[in-house]
Amino acid sequence: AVRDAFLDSLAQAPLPKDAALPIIGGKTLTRPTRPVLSPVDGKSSVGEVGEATAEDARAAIETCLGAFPKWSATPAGARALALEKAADALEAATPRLIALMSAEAGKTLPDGIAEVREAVDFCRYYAAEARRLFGAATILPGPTGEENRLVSRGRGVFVCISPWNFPLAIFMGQVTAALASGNCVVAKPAEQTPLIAAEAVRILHEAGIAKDALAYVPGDGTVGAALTSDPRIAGVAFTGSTETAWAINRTLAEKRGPIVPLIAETGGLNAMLVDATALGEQVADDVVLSAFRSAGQRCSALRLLLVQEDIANHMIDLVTGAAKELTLGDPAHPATDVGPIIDAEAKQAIDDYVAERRTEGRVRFESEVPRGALAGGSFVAPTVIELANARDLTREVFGPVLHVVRYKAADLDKVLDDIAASGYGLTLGIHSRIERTCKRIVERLSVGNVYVNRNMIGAIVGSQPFGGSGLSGTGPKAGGPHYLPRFALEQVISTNTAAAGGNASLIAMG
Ligand code: UN1
Repeated sequence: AVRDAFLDSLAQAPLPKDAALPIIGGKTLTRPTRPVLSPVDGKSSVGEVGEATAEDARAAIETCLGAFPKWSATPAGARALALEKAADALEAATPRLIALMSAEAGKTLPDGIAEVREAVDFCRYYAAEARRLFGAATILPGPTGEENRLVSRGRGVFVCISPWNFPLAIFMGQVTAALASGNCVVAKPAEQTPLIAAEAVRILHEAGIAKDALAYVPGDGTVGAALTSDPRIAGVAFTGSTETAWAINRTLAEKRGPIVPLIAETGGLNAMLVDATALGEQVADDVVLSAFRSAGQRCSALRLLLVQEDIANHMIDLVTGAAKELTLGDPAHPATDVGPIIDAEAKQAIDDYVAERRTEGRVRFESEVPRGALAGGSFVAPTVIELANARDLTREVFGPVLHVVRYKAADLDKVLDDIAASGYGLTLGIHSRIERTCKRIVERLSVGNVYVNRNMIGAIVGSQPFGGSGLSGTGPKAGGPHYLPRFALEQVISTNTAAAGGNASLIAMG
């Protein structure tokens, strides 16, 4: 009964009536609008968006700069409280948010539920972190007669550029981290998912985030470039492709202005190693989930399965057997396991890639895409491709495409070298019951998140801080204890407290 009531509330949830328009200083601008088309059928409109101009982006920075002294002086506890209220509001709006993400981003119901949960977790976690880090100064040890205090506060105006694959959770995560640390924020959501981001901004403003401290500027790369090229910004939080992170780095450097942090979380060529001691059925479950859930549109997703050759045939059979059972289709339907790819262009790129591997005779398994009413949707069928060598996989294919490579136990070191050679370092899976094998693998690879004898997606805020190194990003890990400090300005105040000219003169000066 609870499940039916929940499904009813989803089915009845209204899509946004008002267009998502730029919001600067609490004022909504009027801009020409376009429909946001659903990836589910490629033609129905989810709502309207009116994109910001480059001029709007600069105006947003200007307004946020004006708001910064007041927002930065707001006690950390008050900022935290607003985030906690936003968490409650997100929870209360769960059915509406899930329905919107299912239409706008093609999210299945389990993914929609997990996404709202993660957004709520980010709000509460960063609220708690803000209280811990910004509540009071830290007294550092030092010689007698001197006091050393470490204080942290906002840096200024942070630019947050978020991806379409976690259009609520990562949008909220970046924005709340920056706000909690005392920064004002200009937020640019992904072009494909402006509507859910507009909901998030409305929730944050209503929860007590100062209207002029958070601006919303939907748009494409020109808006992003206007923001990152502005010499007045204090930092950038970005999640998306490695390519775009390079471009942002270049833009930040070319200004020859203040050197500001870029907190980037990018792609991965994530591997899972399975040795002959692994439990086959468990591996199959974890592989299918890690490679095909969310249609493989997670930076954490499994791309390259390395199986010890003695068990390879059996493992490939188990994995393809389980993949065959996945239901592709309308993400709003409760029985659907795999929804569409974000848009037709992304689908085409994956289809072209698979077509090339097909001509090479490497495709081992492909399931079917939906027909009928969903024939126009951007679906890609879960696919398994066998490669001779791990180095044959040279780029991230952001969809439900799994590569398998067989390896000999004696060649493990070479295989680890091959994985490291990709230059990415995000997630890694290991299925083995030999502890020293696990240790050897973990020590050899500089990946950010390692998952042993389990699936490798769905990092939990606070328990599994998430992020990588190398081509996968800068760190620090989102949802972890070192994240907020990167958004903050640290000051160390060293004061002479010895009798003469110490404390007394400070007090007299008020
Ligand atoms: C991303 O896909 O951009 O662990 C990162 C996970 C998610 C990945 C988010 N936190 O699956």
